[in-house]
Amino acid sequence: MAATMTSSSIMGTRVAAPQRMAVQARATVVPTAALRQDAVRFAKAAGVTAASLALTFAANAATTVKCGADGGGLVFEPSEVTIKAGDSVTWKNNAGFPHNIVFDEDNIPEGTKAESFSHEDYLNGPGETVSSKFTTPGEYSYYCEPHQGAGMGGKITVQ
Ligand SMILES: [Cu+2]
Repeated sequence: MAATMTSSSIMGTRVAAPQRMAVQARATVVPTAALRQDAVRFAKAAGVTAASLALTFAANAATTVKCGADGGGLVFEPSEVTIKAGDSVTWKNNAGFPHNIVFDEDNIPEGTKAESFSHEDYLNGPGETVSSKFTTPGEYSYYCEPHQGAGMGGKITVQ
């Protein structure tokens, strides 16, 4: 604002051409510097957002388990995942369904309840997802009931 006013008042006094050019140049520099400050501020804000987005994606990628391998194999993929207490695991129906997710009291930390993690209803639709949240550290083993005989099981380590 100040720069524009100074520039106009000097222009109004009919300054020589070289001086006018100098004024114009200065007037250009001032907003540019201001813009650069804005850009830095914006980049900082954007940087934070991008970083948290990246974290979110990484967390999601690490805790999504496919039910059935891409090639049709009767497995959870990955069959073992490690998460932090308070994180969730999402199972995504992928191939060879129906599948389900069954935890047994014997294979989860003491004091936790198998039914709060299990999803016994069969996943029949492609891409169908179910999620469970784990707040107690320890090891949790689970299996798929229809394919238990084929060894379709998985393990979650909660840190
Ligand atoms: Cu299965």
